[in-house]
Amino acid sequence: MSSINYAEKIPNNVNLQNDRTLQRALEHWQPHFLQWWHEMGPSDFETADVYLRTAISVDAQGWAHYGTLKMPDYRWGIFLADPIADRKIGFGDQMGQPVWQQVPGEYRSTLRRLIVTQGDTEPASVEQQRKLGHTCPSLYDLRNLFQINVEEGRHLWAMVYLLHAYFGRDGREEAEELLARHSGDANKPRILTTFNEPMTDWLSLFCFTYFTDRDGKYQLKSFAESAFDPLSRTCRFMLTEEAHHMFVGETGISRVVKRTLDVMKELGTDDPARIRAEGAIDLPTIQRYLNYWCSSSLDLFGSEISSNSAANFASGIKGRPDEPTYQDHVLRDVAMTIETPQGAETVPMLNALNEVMRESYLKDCEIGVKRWNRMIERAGRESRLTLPSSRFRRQIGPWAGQPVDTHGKLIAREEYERRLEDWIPSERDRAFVHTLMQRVIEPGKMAAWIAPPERGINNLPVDYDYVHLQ
Ligand code: BYC
Repeated sequence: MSSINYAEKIPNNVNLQNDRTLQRALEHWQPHFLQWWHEMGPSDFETADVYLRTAISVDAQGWAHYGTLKMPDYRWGIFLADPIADRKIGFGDQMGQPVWQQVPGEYRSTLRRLIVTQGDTEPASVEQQRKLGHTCPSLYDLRNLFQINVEEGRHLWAMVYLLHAYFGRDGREEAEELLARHSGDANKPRILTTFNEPMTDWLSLFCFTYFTDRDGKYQLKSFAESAFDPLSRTCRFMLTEEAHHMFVGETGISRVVKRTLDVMKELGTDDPARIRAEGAIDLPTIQRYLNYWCSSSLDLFGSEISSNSAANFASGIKGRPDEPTYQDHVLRDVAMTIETPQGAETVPMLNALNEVMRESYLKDCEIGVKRWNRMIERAGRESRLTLPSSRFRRQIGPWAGQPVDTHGKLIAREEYERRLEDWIPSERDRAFVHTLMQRVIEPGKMAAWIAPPERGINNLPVDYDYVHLQ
């Protein structure tokens, strides 16, 4: 197992000190990153003492070390999972051949584009969440937000390391560009749609960490299979951190639902107006937020029919998540039927892999929904939360711009536009949710719209002073 060297300016387990050129290049980028963090990271909390976990080694047991520190002092670094001896390519046309330790010339631009796209999402999410600290529902939640933010910063480091180490001057330029594009910037936006969506309330944060971070899990899992071994090792370690982000999403939504159910019980009603008057978020509004962030995140898998996905799989660059669980790893003789607005289309399986991935992602998304529905059922309520159809509100792929309802049915455009407010948050919904976003910073206290968590962090009590504000 490789240990992490914290004596270095850039903590790492890649023997950076043995490659002076690379070390110098990354040390040149480091102050640019810190400046970006200062300008675009969590606003106004630079002097707060935050209870954070930091990686100290990359094995399953020892990687999480907890301590109190100020966020700008977080030790962002470069951590790769340990190499697997004699690892072979596990899918595609070169299956069974040794994995690549360098980038093959013919795949250079594709690999660079994918690494840049992955890297771009990490700082984008920090930018999206920049102002949420001002309206935290509790210190526990504030700390979780900051934990996610510092880890997304580290995931940016992970991709920047690959760019610097394997892509020469182009890679260094791309690393600078990752700090120059900004979420929602009209002139230099982030690459992928969802990462330009504004995020101004905590219900959106919980939906984002539930749905969008889960896309992250699936994309990282597919890169963990990659024939480009440094990418695989990097992503394997990133996945261990990603789990906490989805935990924040799933438990966050659970706590909002719990509070709503408690208020419904107290008042003996499911009337949204009365629930809102009591300062909780009614279930139909929660459903509209789920519809919004789920549909947005579904676009992140790309088009249902994609020659990129075919080429990336065939060449060994990007596999399916959990590739070893499939039987056929070459997929040259199989087809899949894809429903489009023009009718069913049978396409080579290789071209349908984005859809294969989207389907397994949606199954994973169902797990939390089932849990929330069990809570609703136990509370004796009839209504249920659901996921929207994967055709609903799409901006990418054959269903892009089509008037489709949440069940996936094509309807008249006029009806679609009229009913959209029933399906995604309206201006009124957002305005209402914003009224609830008041900062609560007394240890152990929660905002009225969310139930307390079942337990604190790392066996500490819920009322621990997780973020000590100066
Ligand atoms: N928005 O053949 P297509 C995470 C582009 S989240 C804008 O349909 P392909 C995280 C596409 O780039 C995980 N553009 O799809 C979560 C391509 O453009 P070019 C992020 C889009 O290429 C929370 C063109 O349309 N990681 O880590 O098979 C917090 C045709 O593409 C979109 C990755 O995404 C979109 N939604 O697959 C923090 C992994 N969708 O190249 C972090 C890296 C497609 O022709 N990226 N396009 O100019 C990829 O693997 C692929 O680029 C995609 C698309 C899966 C995104």
